[in-house]
Order: sequence, then C-alpha cells, then structure tokens
Amino acid sequence: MPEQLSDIGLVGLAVMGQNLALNIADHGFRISVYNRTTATMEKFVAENPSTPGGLAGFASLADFVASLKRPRRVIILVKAGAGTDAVIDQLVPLMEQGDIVIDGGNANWNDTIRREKALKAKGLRFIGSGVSGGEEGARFGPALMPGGDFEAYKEIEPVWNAIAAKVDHTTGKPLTGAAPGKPIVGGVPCSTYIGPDGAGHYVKMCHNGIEYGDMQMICESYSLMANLLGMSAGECGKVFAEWNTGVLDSFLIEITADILQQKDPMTGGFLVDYILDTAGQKGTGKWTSVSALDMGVPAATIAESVFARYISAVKDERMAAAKILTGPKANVDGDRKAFIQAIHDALYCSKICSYAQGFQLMREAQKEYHWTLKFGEIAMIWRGGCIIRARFLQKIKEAFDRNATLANLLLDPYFKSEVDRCQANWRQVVAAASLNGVPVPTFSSALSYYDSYRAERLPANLLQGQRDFFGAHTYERTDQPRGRFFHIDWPEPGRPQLEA
Ligand code: NBP
Repeated sequence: MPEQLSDIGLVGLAVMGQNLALNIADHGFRISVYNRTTATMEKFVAENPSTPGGLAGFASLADFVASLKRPRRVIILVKAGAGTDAVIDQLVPLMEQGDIVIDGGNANWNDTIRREKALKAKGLRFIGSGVSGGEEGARFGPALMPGGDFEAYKEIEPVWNAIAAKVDHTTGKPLTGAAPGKPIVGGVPCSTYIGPDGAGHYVKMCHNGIEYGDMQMICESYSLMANLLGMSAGECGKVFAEWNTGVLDSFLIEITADILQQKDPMTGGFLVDYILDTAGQKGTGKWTSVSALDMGVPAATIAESVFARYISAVKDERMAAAKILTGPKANVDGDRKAFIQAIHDALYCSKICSYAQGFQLMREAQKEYHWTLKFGEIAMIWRGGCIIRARFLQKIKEAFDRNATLANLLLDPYFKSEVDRCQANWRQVVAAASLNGVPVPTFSSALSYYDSYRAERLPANLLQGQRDFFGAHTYERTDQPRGRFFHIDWPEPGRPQLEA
C-alpha cells in the first residue's frame, strides 16, 4: 500500500493520456498512472518529477488500483474498441462495489451503453466521457462530455470542472494562456453532465461529425478562391485571417489561415500546395452519418463531408478520370472582393445548416435513447477547448436559451435573419461553382437542405405514386386526413405485377 493514496487513476499513456494526466496533476490532484507497456509509464513519470498534484506510476494494475482513494476513479484512455474492453476486463476483478470506470476514448456510444450495463451488473459505475481538443486540449483544457450514472458523475465533477477548458462568463470567449503548472483559474468550465449511459459519447460523436462538416466547408471556400479567382495559398490564408475577426471567428478558421500561409521548408513554396489531396479519417464522421441514416435524420451536409473524404481518397481513379471526363473551364469575371464576400456568406450559411442538422440529430437521438439533452449547455461546452470552438456557438447557446425546444436552428430569429441576409450570395456561389465545374458538395447540399426544409411541397408526391405503382405501397391524399392510406390499380387492370 503506497504512503499516499491518489485522487484518481489513469490507464493509457499515449498522447492523450499523458497530456490529460499532466492537466489533472496541474490542478493539484494526485494521479496514479499505468500503461500496458511499462517503459512508457516509467519514462513519463521520470520526465515529470514535480507537478502540483504529483504523479505516481505503477507497473502492476493491481498496485495501481490499490493506490487509489475510495470510491476509486479510473480513467481509461487507450485505443477505442478492443483496447478499452481489454482494460475493463483486467480492471473489473480488482475494483470494488461503487468504484467508477471512466472511458475518455472515442468510443462508439453503443459500446458505452453495453459497458455501462455490464459494469452495473457487477456493482461498478461507468462514465463514458467525450474528450475533445486533441493533444493541446487534453493538456490545457479540453471540452468534456461526460455521460452515465449521475451519482458517479458527481464524484468526478470536481476534477472534470477543474481540467476542462474555460470560457469567459459574459462573452463566452475561451480563456487562454495556460502553461505547464499554471492552469487557468476561473471562468465557465467547458464540461457538463450530458445524460445517462452513452449520451456523452453520442454527443462527442456529433461534435466530430460537425467538425467534419466545418473542415470540408472551409476546404470548399479555399478551392473556390484558388480555382475560380486564381488566388495563391498565401492570399487565401490572408482572407481566412480576416474572416477570423468576424462571425466565422473559430479555431478551424484560425488554423486554416496559418496552414495556408505556411511555407514549405523543402521548396520555399506554400506547403499546402505540396500536400497530397487524399484525406484520412478515423470513423466518427461515418458513425454520425450512419446514425442519421438509421434514425431518418437528413444530416446530408455532414454525410457529404464524409463522402468528400472518400472521393478524395480515390486519387488514382480521379487522375485517370481527369484525362477522360470533361467539364467547363473555370472563368469568373467581375468584382473579386464581392465574390470573396459571397464565398464567406456561403460558408456561413452552410455552417448554420450543418449545425442545424447536427442538433436535429441529437434531438432525434434523445428520443431514441430516452435521454434529455440540454442543447444550450452542449453549445456552451463546445465554445472552448474543442476543435469546433467558435464565436458562433455563443449564438447557438443563445438560440436554445430563447427556446429550449427549438425544432431547428434555422427557425431561431437570429439565424433566420442571418440566412436571409446572406442567402443571395450563397446561391450565387453555388451557381458559379456549378457553372464552372468546381465541386462544392457541402455548400450545395446545405443549400438543398435549406430549400427542402422550407418547402411546403416537395416532389415526394410523385415518389409515393411510383412506390404505389410498382409495389402497392399506398399513399396519403392532400384532401384527406393524415393516416388514411389509399391505393389504386395503376394504368390498365391485368398488367403484369412487377417486383419491388
Ligand atoms: P491511441 O488511440 O493511439 O492508443 C494508444 C494507447 O492504447 C497506448 O497507451 C497503448 O498502450 C494502449 N493500448 C492499446 Br493500443 N491496446 C491496449 C490493450 N489491449 N490493453 C491496454 N492498453 C492498450 O492513443 P491516443 O491517441 O492517446 O488516444 C487515446 C484515446 O483518446 C482514443 O480512444 C482516441 O480515440 C481518443 N482521442 C484521441 C484524440 C487525439 O487527438 N489523439 C482526441 C480525442 C480523443 P501501449 O503503450 O502498451 O501500446
């Protein structure tokens, strides 16, 4: 038994685990750490001999568990999936009734629901907590999305509130300037209890889906500037830097400005011009889109951003197709400054639609999984620490403060007026992109979403006619109450029946 018990423990000392452990120790909590490969743990502890709370390393999981205050609180930050299950299987026999396991990895929410149930049956409590913000966030303040047993959450709340990113009470702006041993004190923590079982990991997944959308929309803006206006990467970067002072002010716009202006150390040109145009992914955007498809939520813009990565990945096929398939030659005349403003507005309106879809998805998920999600609080905790942190999220929080049961962000008076103000430019950009052969999958899908959502009548009347024609799937009538279904014998009686 160690002389001094630790407040909390952490298993998994890769990039996220090391940074989160240091963040916890910086806030004065003593933390025990364990890693499957002992040498990694030893090196980490040796490199960080004096933190405010103190780090204690253990080579044996049993000693690690024994080093913790009761109820024991163990954070797992290992490779999501089989790695998490392996650690849980080893931990469970070492823990006691009421102890708490916290999975901080990017788990699929269905796994979290399964794990919570399995641990509950053994008398243990389980928290699935989204941790957003990558390495930097983990070190100096991530956005945290804990879900699971509420009483268990209360046991970790002081740690979670301490280590989370902080935003200013009134402006909602992230508080910056944290350094090793000098964490941010004060401000509103970007952490809140999300809901039972898999709610935290579900919301984290939606955050990532929205992040996919944001990234693709920014890429489309850059592509339009480069391909339609002939701007260099550096020139595009300067535009993004300017945009970062207005309504689009966000971490992703800020880093885009820097990335585009970065020079290549090998050639002296702009680095981005030398980066191969094939995008990778870890799967959370796909999970978001699959969940939307499963629940019948039209999150088309988020799904398009996943497909955009897929099509980018078939580089060889695209290179071959480029030699065969033709399109218009890009040619945009007119006021360049006005067109850049139009691209800005197209990005802004598309972003509003993408977030509208993400929040609609969470709204549907709460019905499906019997959660009560507080959308204003979710927007609030995304204002700092995470990859999608943005000034814009303050407006979303205010929209849900005005109306907690808002059906769609587009219906909020502020967002409605913003789209009204910018939509002519959005349409102009999508039209110009189409006429000039520049792909803008998220801009155009967001515009179709907007026009579909505001349409009193869509051509689904014909679609139901088709379904009834070939499969007798029936239809409802515009002149009859909803829920009454009709079928007619289409064209001539006695025609051969076709299979659906
Ligand atoms: P990785 O996802 O790369 O996982 C590496 C860690 O998992 C190492 O500590 C490794 O131990 C451990 N591990 C593996 Br792999 N299999 C194991 C097993 N069967 N038993 C025990 N330990 C095992 O680490 P990461 O990038 O730090 O991410 C950690 C979690 O945080 C992941 O779920 C990730 O999705 C999530 N996340 C990451 C980021 C990010 O920016 N990287 C952001 C947000 C969330 P070893 O040293 O012995 O191999």
